[in-house]
Amino acid sequence: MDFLKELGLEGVLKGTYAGEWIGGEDRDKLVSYNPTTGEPIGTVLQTNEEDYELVVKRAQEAWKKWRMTPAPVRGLVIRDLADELRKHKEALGRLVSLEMGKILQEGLGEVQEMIDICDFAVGLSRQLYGKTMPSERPEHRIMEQWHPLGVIGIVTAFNFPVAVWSWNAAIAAVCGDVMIWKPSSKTPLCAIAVQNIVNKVAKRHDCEGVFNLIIGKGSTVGERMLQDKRVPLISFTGSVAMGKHVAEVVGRRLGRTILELGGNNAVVVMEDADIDMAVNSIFFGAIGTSGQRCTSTRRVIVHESVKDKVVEKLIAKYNKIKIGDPLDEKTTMGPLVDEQAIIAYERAIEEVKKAGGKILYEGGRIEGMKGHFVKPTIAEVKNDFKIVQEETFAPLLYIITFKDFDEAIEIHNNVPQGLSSSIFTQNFHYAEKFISPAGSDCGMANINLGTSGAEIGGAFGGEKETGGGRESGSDAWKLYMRRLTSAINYGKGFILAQGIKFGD
Ligand code: UN1
Repeated sequence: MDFLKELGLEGVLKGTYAGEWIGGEDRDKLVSYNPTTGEPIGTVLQTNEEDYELVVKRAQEAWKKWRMTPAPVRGLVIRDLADELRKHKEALGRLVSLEMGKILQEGLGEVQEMIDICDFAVGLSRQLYGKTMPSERPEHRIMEQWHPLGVIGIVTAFNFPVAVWSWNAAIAAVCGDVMIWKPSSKTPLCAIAVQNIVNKVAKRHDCEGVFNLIIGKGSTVGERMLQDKRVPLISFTGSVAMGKHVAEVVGRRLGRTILELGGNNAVVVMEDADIDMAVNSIFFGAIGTSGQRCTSTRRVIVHESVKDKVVEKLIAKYNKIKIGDPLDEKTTMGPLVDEQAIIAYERAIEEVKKAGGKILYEGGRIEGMKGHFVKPTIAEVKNDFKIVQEETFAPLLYIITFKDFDEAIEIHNNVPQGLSSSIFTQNFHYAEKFISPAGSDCGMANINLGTSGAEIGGAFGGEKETGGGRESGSDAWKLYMRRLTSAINYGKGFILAQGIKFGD
């Protein structure tokens, strides 16, 4: 496979980057498996405690220079990174498909998302605006500056093995932070490939210590980083359960977190919706990345008068799904990431049945196929089933009916998670109400488009158990910086605020 060579993955056995690749053959090995065949693709080296110490020391060292590098100059590094990613888009997109299992179109889309956020960050590097405000005292002024935080930790999940790093890394880099990336141990090759790409760029700009990598299965080095006071910010993308742990451990030391956790995303289909448009969006939302996006459509909350039509059209689409090798351009749905994911999916289907759900499209494990393949499921359920309240990271789509708009909103918001949401309607009143304070309680609410496939320009994240963090565009950059407020006296007098008289 030529693309593995292009990405520097031949013979792999790398793992820890601390301004240079470190660690030897004596490190614990981690094998990466192809979810399509169950066969190994490569072996990487895990980071041990000593390696971790070196990574932090080197990162701290690099930060001394990086924090004083002008932000627009830092932006030039990210501009080069965008160019380098453009060159390797095809190869990296293929690797994402190979190691994670999403179809090639989505693998390429993920790399495009990296390029987009880099482009965004280049512009941002000249727009890290602070405010100035009038002082109540004569010949004084007040101003704010945004300064880098230091060495930050980026912990990413298997489902977006490269893009989520870039959301954090591109922004953090122009903000003047230095970073340590801990990718999912299910997708270490994607991380090494990205590190190889960013290394080329960093070398050209003499800033090799800015982007670092640690790899650890189980939690030793990851846990160490959470507890490490030298790491003021942890940006974590992953499950609610793990996110709660991250928040607790980092919170105990009053460190900062950006949490992007699970979703239970719903599409509301009103009686006046453009049904074909809604069905196309639901289809991509439910089947894309085999239902393993945090933005995947889990629930369809549909007006009772159009339910049959929506279900019928969805089933017609489900009947045409081509399940198979994600690298084959004809495939619409690749495998789940591993056996554990299939077990969780099967358990969820059982729970749905036990709770009295009605299976409308029968799915489950595909026997006799190598790899972790499943058929998708559609089930008619009640929103308050325990299983429906949970996020099942698989192509399991729930249909829930409602009678009026208020009931739809009530059902919509009645889950613990709050990431992404959408409504299909031609009615101005419904559309605006859905995105009003009395509408969707999520971090993202779309009108006439689906729950997944967000652009990088908006802030990405959600409320409630989704964790409250925001990554990517808009002003999410502020979370990667500290705000410094300065009052400046350019006069000759000693004047206190609030009119206080003190001394003689
Ligand atoms: C994720 O699943 O963690 O909006 C990220 C989307 C993608 C990002 C998903 N742009 O579906």
